[in-house]
Amino acid sequence: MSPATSDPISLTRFLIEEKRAGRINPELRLLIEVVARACKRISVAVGKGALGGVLGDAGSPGAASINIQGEAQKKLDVLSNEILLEANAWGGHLAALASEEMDHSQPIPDVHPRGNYLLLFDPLDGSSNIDVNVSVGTIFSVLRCPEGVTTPADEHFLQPGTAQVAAGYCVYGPQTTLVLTVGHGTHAFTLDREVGSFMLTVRDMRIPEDTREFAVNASNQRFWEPPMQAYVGDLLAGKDGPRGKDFNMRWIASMVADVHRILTRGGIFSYPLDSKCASKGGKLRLMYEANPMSFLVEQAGGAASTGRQRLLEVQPTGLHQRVPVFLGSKREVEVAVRYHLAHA
Ligand code: AHM
Ligand code: MG
Repeated sequence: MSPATSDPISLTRFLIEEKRAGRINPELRLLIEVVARACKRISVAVGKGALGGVLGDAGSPGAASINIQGEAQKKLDVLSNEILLEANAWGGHLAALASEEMDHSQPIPDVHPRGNYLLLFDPLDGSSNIDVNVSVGTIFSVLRCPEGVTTPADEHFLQPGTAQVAAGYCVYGPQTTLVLTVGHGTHAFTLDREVGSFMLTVRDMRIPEDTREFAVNASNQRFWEPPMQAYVGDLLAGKDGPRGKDFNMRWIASMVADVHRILTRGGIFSYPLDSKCASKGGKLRLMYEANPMSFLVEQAGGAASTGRQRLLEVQPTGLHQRVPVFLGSKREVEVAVRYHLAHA
């Protein structure tokens, strides 16, 4: 991991240089700038908290607003979704967008020009953490609109993660940090709040291949499959067990914050299949949570799997499809996969 140079590089300059190097085109550059601008607005709203009247549930008392996932929406979920929709409607870079908070994808309205990209996002992931002032974040994934499709629908989004052309997240924590890949490494940009610009702070993040840290919601332990029980049992056995070393555990319950820690210092993040979520296929969403995070992690030298298959190769069947997730330090993900394949 190389720290930022003494010559400060803004996100705008970084993207211009990526364009000059032939790694992105002007349309994708604009798309990323627009998403970053929306993230700045979300960061302001998150930062105001109670002062901005944005905490708590959306809807009216006794009639909470429920999204397609059957989850109660927070006011900030709804606001963040609106900010991303509004920012991306008119730039001419998108053909359609899809969100965790919307039942179906939306083509760009006819009054605006349509571009060649599809954008998926989770506007505010980890929103159960908002009211308690713990980090939350926006996750996004960019796909190409298939050739010849003039009015994209949900089915046109159903491309495997390997087809992503860009992905990223913005974590709203003590610092607001945008982490981005366009398929040539994973880079972090910290928001300079006084200047209002994202500045490159880590070029080419690298995840250590080995780790002594794992992240899982251990309260689900009794619902896990046998291979997951065996894997975590051996982690907890520490240096006297088969792994021969002690492991530490961290769980923020905010995927963006957990993945940011892993990109910064290594570790394995898992949300496995369990008997509570088995009928749905898992807890986390493939298209706008697992795929973009897996792309970022692989580009930083890590690995991402369902436990049985490389995550980026899963063929999606639905916009809101769920999937088991293991991602982070390469050799540790390989160990977790070995336990699952041994029980296949
Ligand atoms: P959300 O999109 O509804 O916020 O759910 C996703 C979040 C992830 O950020 C986090 O890793 C996970 O759900 C936490 O789940 P749990 O509360 O079961 O620990
Ligand atoms: Mg989410």
